[in-house]
This record gives sequence, C-alpha cells and structure tokens, in this order.
Amino acid sequence: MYKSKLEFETVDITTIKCDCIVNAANRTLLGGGGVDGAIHRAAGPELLQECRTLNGCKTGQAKITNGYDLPAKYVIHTVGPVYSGSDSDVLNLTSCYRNSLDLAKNRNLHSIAFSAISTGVYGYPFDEAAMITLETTAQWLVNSPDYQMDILLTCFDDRVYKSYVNYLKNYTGNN
Ligand code: AR6
Repeated sequence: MYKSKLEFETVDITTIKCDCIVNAANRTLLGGGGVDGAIHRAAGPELLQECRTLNGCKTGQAKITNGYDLPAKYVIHTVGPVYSGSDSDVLNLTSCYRNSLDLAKNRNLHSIAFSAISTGVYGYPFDEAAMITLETTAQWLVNSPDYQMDILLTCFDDRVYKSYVNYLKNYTGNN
C-alpha cells in the first residue's frame, strides 16, 4: 500500500533535498530570472552546460538534467504559459505539472518539489494557477495508486501560499 504525499510550504526550492525539483524555465532552457536564475546559481555552471545540449523545450513540456551542486538529485525543467487569458493557458499549465510528474515516474524518482509555475514573470493569476496546480497534482496521484510519489508545492510568494489555502477552504465549503 503506497502512501504518497501532497503538501505545500513556503520555502526556497534551491534548499530542498529530494529526488527532483521542477524549474519554471523558458523555452530556451538557458536560464533567466526568478526561480530559474536561483536554481542555476545554486546548481553551478555545469547545469547551463547540460541545458545547452537539450535544444530548448516547448511550452507545457518537460526535460530533465542533473542537479549538480543542488541538494536535489535532478532538475526537471518545464515551460509554463505566458498568461494570456485563453483556454490554451489552462491546457499548458496542466501539461507542465502532468508531464513533470510523468517524467519523474519514468525515471523512477519518488519525491518532487515544484515551483509555482507561471505565477511570477509569466503573470498567471494566483487563484487560477492554484486551482490547476492542486487539481492536476491530486488527480495524478489518484491515477497512480501503485506508485509512491511525494509532491511538495513550494510557495516563495505569500500570495501563492494564500491561494492554495483559499482553494482548499472553498473546496471544503468552510468559507
Ligand atoms: N524558490 C521557490 N520559488 C521561487 C523562488 C525560489 N528560490 N524564486 C522565485 N520563486 P518565475 P514564471 C517563485 O518568475 O512566472 C524566468 O526568467 C516566484 O515567487 O520564476 O514561470 C524564466 O527563465 C513565483 O511564484 O517563473 C522564464 O523566462 C514562481 O517562482 C520566466 O521567468 C515562478 O516565478 C518564467 O516565468
């Protein structure tokens, strides 16, 4: 009987010791600001060297590298949508979470920490992103009853944390 976990916490993703962390990258995979910049700084220059060999990544897709100087063993790089208000945003953000989890499972990894994809520079509204994040990750666990996977959703920004709490509060009807 597997007992997977789904948690969220206010924490710097670069400090987490787990099988893999998920970077909110851009399509070049060659680094940037926000969490992407923080992960590259903490991992060291070898991460960029490996990223150069990957030929970028499409929005909603995910690719994996080593973690180098990070406490995490691997980094999964996914590219969230730049928020536009269209239906494709929902599909692409959902794909980021699902593809990252599928990739981790295919590599036999059992613990994963996500950054709050697209909620920074890419402008995804916090409450909408929270709903997609919680529903997609929970559904993935429901669909994977035979696999142990511990999922941590990191909230660097208090507004991300609050949006997760609000979603759960609404869901249970205790407003
Ligand atoms: N640990 C955890 N979360 C963090 C950290 C950290 N150390 N630093 C920031 N965040 P963003 P995006 C949160 O802008 O919106 C980059 O330049 C942050 O508070 O990093 O997907 C890429 O190269 C926010 O909630 O990613 C792309 O060009 C979340 O991480 C672009 O930004 C995501 O914010 C991607 O934009």
